[in-house]
Amino acid sequence: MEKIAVKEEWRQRALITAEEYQAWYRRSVEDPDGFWAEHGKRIDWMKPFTKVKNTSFAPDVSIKWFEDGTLNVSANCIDRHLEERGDAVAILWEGDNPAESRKITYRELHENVCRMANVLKSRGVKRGDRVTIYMPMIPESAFAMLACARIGAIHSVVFGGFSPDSLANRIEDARSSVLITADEGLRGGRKVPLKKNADKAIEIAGKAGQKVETVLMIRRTGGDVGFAEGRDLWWHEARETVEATCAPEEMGAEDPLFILYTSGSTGKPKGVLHTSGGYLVWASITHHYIFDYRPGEIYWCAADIGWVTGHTYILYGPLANGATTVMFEGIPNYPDASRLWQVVDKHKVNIIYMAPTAIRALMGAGDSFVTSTSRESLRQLGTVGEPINPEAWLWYYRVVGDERCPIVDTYWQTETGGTLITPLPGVTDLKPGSATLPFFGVQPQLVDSEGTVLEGATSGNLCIVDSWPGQMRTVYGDHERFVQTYFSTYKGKYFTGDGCRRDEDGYYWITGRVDDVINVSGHRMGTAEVESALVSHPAVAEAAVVGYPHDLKGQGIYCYVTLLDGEEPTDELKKSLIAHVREEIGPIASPDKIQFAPGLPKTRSGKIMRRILRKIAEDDFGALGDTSTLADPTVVEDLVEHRQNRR
Ligand code: 6R9
Repeated sequence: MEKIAVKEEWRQRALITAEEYQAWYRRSVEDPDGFWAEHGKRIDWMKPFTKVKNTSFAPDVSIKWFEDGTLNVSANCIDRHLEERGDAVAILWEGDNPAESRKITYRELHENVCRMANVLKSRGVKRGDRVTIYMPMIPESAFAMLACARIGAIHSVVFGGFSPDSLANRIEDARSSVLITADEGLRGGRKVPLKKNADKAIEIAGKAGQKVETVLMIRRTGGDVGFAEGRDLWWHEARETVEATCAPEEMGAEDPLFILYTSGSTGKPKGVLHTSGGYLVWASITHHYIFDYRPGEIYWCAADIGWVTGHTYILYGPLANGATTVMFEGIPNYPDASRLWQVVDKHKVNIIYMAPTAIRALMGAGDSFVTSTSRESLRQLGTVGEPINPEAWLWYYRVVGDERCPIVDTYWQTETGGTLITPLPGVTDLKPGSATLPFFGVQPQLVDSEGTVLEGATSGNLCIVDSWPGQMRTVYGDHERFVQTYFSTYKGKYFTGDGCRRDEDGYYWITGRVDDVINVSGHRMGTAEVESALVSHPAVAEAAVVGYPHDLKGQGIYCYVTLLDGEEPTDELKKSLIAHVREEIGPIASPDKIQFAPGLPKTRSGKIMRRILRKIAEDDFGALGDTSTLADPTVVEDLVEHRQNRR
């Protein structure tokens, strides 16, 4: 694979040299206390920390950073910039409709966040309370998150594409009695019925014993939505009834900042818990060095605020660094496939950060949508969310970036808070498809399935051997699940769930999940979640779900479904199953393929052998491996035959 060496122009503007990267990295792992004592000071502390790292991965799992320091995250993202940059734009909002945009300065952000904090307080919200946020991509989402941070409440943002059931589950799990939402969202010219979904979710949660007492509603479309007297209130009315300032609450470094639910290989989504001090240091330092952000630049992370990428790299990292962060309500192909590049030209965007799935889709639409725009303001490109195939990488580099802009392929997870493995612009030579080298303080290790450490150029399961400040602290309400999920497969190590190759230059190439998580367009789905949605359909006896390679989405959702006796395997039923899964989880979980299967391959102990199902879904019939341990090996022949006949 070709290597793209650092260009002289990139090197000249880089924040550090390649030698400094090596030296800093070495110090960060040999003397983490010294390294992070220094870099921990990049954020403002109310009371400075005296302790730096206090972490253990075994026998007990306990992670604390800067534990005796106090701070307020919203003050770091807003107040500390007011004097120097009060009139600079903090949030540059671009609407779904190209005619709509808004600019919110740091001073305006301050007032809005204070007012929203005061509205929450007036409803009795206090430190430690969980506030659920179910919002479209509008600046008020940022106000809501920062308002929680200001008063020490813990936000739990639920992606606006999730169904009422999924929202209800998250409200219940977080025991949240406050919800912030909007009347409707707007995406690609279509309305998303947020308040209607929220009303349904509140009803479901209520039946399960979790009462929602306050719903703060933002008016986005002006659509006609229900209003529950005593429970609901409109933001545009409530904001006029409260003070325009609100003193930031003094929080401990280890006080929770937010919960974000993410899919795992088993059971219901987990509430990943991040705390205040270490998370903010990590968000800020990674944003600074990875995007080489300089004051005055326009930075755009085209993710949704409902995912961790939106939390860390639309909101907390950039705002902690005093950046201008673009927030985009729309989608890449509306009104047409030129939209992103038109927005780049309109706002003179310098840095863009997006998902490989969008890059592949735009590549498929043809170069003219790109080349019809100037993009001369761009100087840096980034990707995140899934492995990027070299072809898409090169297209992004050549066609979008005109070979002028380095690409940072940033590998990380909801659990890691921010990027772990990434090139640094002007520092790291690039290889299309590789996330390259670890960020400061990150110690990757590859192990085989027995846990034996693999050295040199090799492939294995990716673990991280020691803590970094942005690491999640626990699963909300279930520390044992945290320990089991991440630290029990390989004792004493954090296991990412990803497979990875390391080449002769020590570069890391993430190959994708090795557990039962599917990465669909950069969104994580647990196979177990889709299976449980399928079996809740009245015609289904059993279901097994696997990922398979999909040209645009990276991975698609492939479902093997066994029907109850007497049910007919028709196309109508397939449609009904797809609709059912969308209803249960949300459109992002839409099955791509359904194969009716008379039986599923199981071991004698009854375990479904997904390895085999994966191979069949991939059309890789020659590599089915050993099927002798199956209870009924003929099941496999049948599945292969059905697959080949494409029935
Ligand atoms: C930030 C985010 C995490 C999973 C992760 C991995 C995949 C993310 C990647 C990547 C290859 C990259 N992933 N970035 N794979 N190269 N640059 O996406 O968090 O939604 O929790 O997903 O995404 O498989 O384990 P999350």
